[in-house]
Amino acid sequence: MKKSTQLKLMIQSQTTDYIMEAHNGLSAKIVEEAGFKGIWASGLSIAASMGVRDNNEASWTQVLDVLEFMSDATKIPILLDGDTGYGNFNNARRLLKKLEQRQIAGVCIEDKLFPKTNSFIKGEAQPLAPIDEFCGKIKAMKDTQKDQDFVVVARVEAFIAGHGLDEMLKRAEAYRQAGADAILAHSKRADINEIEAFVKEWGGRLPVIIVPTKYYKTPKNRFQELGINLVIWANHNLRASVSAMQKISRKLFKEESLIQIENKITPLEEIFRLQNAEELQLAEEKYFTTSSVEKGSE
Ligand code: SPV
Ligand code: MG
Repeated sequence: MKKSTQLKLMIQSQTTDYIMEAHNGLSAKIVEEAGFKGIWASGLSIAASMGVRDNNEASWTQVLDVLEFMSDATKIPILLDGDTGYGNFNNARRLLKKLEQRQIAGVCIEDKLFPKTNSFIKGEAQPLAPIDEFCGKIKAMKDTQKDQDFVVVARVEAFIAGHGLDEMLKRAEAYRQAGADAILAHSKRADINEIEAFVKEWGGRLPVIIVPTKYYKTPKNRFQELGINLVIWANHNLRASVSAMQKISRKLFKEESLIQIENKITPLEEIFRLQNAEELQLAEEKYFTTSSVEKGSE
């Protein structure tokens, strides 16, 4: 089944599904092997792994390059966190065209202004996009897609920017009418109350996606009870790897020896397995003839 179809079915199904953040080919593969049915290509995580801020400091084509590695390394669908679409409707529809060419399954765009800022940094100071402008962007993307199953998610930032339920519903409804396939309702509260209020009023007009980074204490059965279609674990591979790298770097700097290190980190063989090094060895046996080896060693 096409990756886009897999994502579309996952989002439309009544059960609550979960997807996990990845930010390069290796982490994408790790997410797939863990059993997840999809990958969140997080803007924050991709930017952070490049050593830059979540403010569109990395260009959209640099993000596209990362996505290509992620897509090549995996078979499960990738939903790109496409920020604001990197500009106006025209930039957004060109992004979509390039994503389809790389078998990316869907893109989520948020109703803020380019260049965006992460929702958890001074959210209330962030201006929202005019509703009609954002609707035009959604329409342009839906009109551009060649694969009818490619998913366009509209992310509503009204709660993040300090507005109430009315603004949230008004925006979500406008984006639904513009052709969005799902609504990502974002909240920075430490509880799920805002999201719960939204979901109850929304009444399942389109599938709902959430990112419970800040309301992480919510028990998982709440998501199902509320009829949430998709939950995104948005940055947890990045954060886990940062802790691990800080720990090992500090330890090695201090000890100047590998004796206490070697058995505590991933064996090299596991890295080779994740890279599928064995396939190349088999391919060499098949394609790299003895005479070419002899020539190469001369
Ligand atoms: C991301 O993962 O980059 C997101 C989610 O957009 S959040 O950081 O919660 O805004
Ligand atoms: Mg983001």
